[in-house]
Amino acid sequence: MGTTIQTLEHNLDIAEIRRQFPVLNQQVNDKPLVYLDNAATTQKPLAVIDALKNYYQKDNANIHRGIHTLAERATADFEKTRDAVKTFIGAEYREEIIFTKGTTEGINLVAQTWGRANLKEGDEILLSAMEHHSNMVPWQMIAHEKKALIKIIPINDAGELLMDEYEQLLNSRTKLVAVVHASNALGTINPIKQIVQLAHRHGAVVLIDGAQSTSHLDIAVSDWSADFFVFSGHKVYGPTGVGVLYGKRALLEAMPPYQGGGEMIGEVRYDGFTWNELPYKFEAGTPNIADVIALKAALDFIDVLGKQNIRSYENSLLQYAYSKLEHLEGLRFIGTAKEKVSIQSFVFNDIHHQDLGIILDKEGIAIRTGHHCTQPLMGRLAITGTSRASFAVYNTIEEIDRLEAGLKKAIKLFR
Ligand code: C6P
Repeated sequence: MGTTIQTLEHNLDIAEIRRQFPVLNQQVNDKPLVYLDNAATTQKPLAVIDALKNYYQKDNANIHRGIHTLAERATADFEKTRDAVKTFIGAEYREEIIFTKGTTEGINLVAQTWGRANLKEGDEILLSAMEHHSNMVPWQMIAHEKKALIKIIPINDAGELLMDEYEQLLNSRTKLVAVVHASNALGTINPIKQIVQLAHRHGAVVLIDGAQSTSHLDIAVSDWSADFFVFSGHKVYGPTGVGVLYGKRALLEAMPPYQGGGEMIGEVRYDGFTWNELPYKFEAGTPNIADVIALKAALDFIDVLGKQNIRSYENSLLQYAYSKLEHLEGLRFIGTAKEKVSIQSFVFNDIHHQDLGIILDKEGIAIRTGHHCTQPLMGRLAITGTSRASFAVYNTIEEIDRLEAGLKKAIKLFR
């Protein structure tokens, strides 16, 4: 394991990448900022900030309904992002890409449309023990309404899904399997292709929560045969307030609309309406035009660096973090799966994660502490929360050294 950035194996110019993120270049509490809260949201490169600025300075207009030049430019750029997303996640048709506010809205859309239309009393929904509240509560809501049953796919203590138990839970009553691709609290990467294959053998539909995987891993919805896939723009170096729902065309076509309003209609009469074709059927009202347009700049940023390069660099950061933190007395890693994205949670028996977060912030280091919107998972692991460091492509091993030093300082203070 190397001790300087040059000794890590990677093909990326990290100093040059960092220059694209002006926010990183600042002092927090009189220390250079170390931003290790990337699973909560990533920082934004200049290309994304410029795309937002450019839209509002030059192209601002409502889309799909104007015939003037600005409206046409804005519409063209908005629809270019749809094509970019289609390629980025390996979808077959652009009509399968629905713009949402984010992962949470995508899951609620599926629960309230597909779920309401397809679930009935006695049906079973399988969720994993590591789901984010966003992939749990919407299903609890619709299951309650429809008297459907939620069953939980268990995990081992390392935070890996127990695939044998998953297989045993599947049966003819299983209508839906909703599973996270990469866990936000543990970092675990779940075997999506296998999960989908097994579910399909029983005729169940599969929704994949890609909130934590899309910036790190190759996404191939069509190859996986995933039925639904969701992610958020703000976790892939893009803006907040924009996300994507992918759905297989046949499923989306059979689903009723989510919200009523402009854009989602074919024809409206005083006594009713018909709905628009895909994808507009699910995009009622004026969408988040600027952020959708800027999302393309974020996906381009990732494509230029290459997912493979990003993943391998982030993985070496994770390994380096292990090597530094494992020596700290009393530290216990939470989430030690074999396959992981660059997220590491840890706990100390005698130092509360909240206190740790405050001390690190004084050192200019941003991590996340708490239950990470995975309260049932925390219960399963018999903890109330963790401290979580999550790495992005602009992080460095020097920053991990700062984290180690900050943790040592906290340990001294508390013991
Ligand atoms: N996790 C974290 O710090 P939204 O808020 O809709 O963009 O994403 C929700 C969501 C859904 N699934 C997973 C796996 C997630 O990680 C998140 C967001 C953030 O871990 C905020 S709690």
